[in-house]
Amino acid sequence: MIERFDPLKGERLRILDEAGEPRSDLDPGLPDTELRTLYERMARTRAADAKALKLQRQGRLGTYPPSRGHEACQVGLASAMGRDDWFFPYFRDLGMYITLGYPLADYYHLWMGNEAGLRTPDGLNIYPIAIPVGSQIPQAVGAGLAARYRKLPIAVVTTFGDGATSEGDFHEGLNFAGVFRTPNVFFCLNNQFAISVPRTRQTASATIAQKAVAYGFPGVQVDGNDVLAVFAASREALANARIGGGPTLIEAYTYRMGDHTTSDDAARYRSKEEVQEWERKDPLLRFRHYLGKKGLWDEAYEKSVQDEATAFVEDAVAEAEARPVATLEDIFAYTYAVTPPDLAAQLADLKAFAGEGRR
Ligand SMILES: Cc1ncc(C[n+]2csc(CCOP(=O)(O)OP(=O)(O)O)c2C)c(N)n1
Ligand SMILES: [Mg+2]
Repeated sequence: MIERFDPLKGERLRILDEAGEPRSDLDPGLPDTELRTLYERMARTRAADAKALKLQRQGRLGTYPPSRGHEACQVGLASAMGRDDWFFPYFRDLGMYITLGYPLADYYHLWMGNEAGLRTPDGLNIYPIAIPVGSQIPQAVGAGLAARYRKLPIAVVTTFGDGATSEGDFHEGLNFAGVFRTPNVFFCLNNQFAISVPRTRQTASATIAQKAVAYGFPGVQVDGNDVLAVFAASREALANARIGGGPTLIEAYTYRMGDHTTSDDAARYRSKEEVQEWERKDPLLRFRHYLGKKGLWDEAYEKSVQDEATAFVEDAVAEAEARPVATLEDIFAYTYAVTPPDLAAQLADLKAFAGEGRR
């Protein structure tokens, strides 16, 4: 299916239009229960994201990068992954974590400032979150190469934004992946902005997907607000990677509905009209229309989904807040076996500063 959409011709894979009407020749044919699961995962993600923003405003959680608008990308991709595949995340991936089964309490704990929340439980193949933009890409390629050497039939997924495609790590990673045909799926969430830098200032390429052509492997642009399109493209790219078919670049064309982080004010650099236009393309709304046409959605179902999502989120908040908060020592504890004198001095300064009640 991927090769039917040529990014150099401006073609974009879309299965559901904004009214939720499917293109029947491309519909991945998921059973009803799985369709509802996709919706429930997106609803959970939206509820968990909204809660994180409230917690931040109440001083109960630190700086947070909101995921609203990205639900179809995150849930569509993660739902197509297998238990043995690996995932190298970036910092705006809430729905990936929820879908892959990472405890939400851990995810909140991390953004509450305790790195213990970043310790992936046994059985989940998730690398720690990369905050330096693009640094996860060569790491994912390295893991892909290791899988090839070990003849493991797995795929290695990495996510990143449009901004990451200007980093050297992106070019080096994709070049290496093309040459060594590593089993990678490179998933770019093109949400039109890197903080305040618009996509048009990020690259002169007409699409991000077409960059794959230069590295010698397939690239496809998908409608990132269409969970079925994301799922179908991801499933195909993952299956291809697992059988030795090499890497794929997927560009999910979407929009960051919220601010870059809770420290940002996006109203400073984009218009209300633009945001409103994207509200109409809301990935949850579109999928709800689709489910409704299939007789899989009504008000009673919606209420049960929202109630379940609220309970899921509130349980996670209670669990995260019952855990110990990070100490000042924690900031220095995990890099060196023996703390060097300059860091010891910084810790002493910090303690004195905190002791003065000026935190
Ligand atoms: C190497 C590096 N440079 C700069 C930053 C500061 N920074 C954090 S997020 C960001 C923009 C990222 O934009 P994009 O890749 O499009 O992802 P998005 O935030 O839109 O999801 C920047 C410049 C950083 N974290 N790492
Ligand atoms: Mg971006």
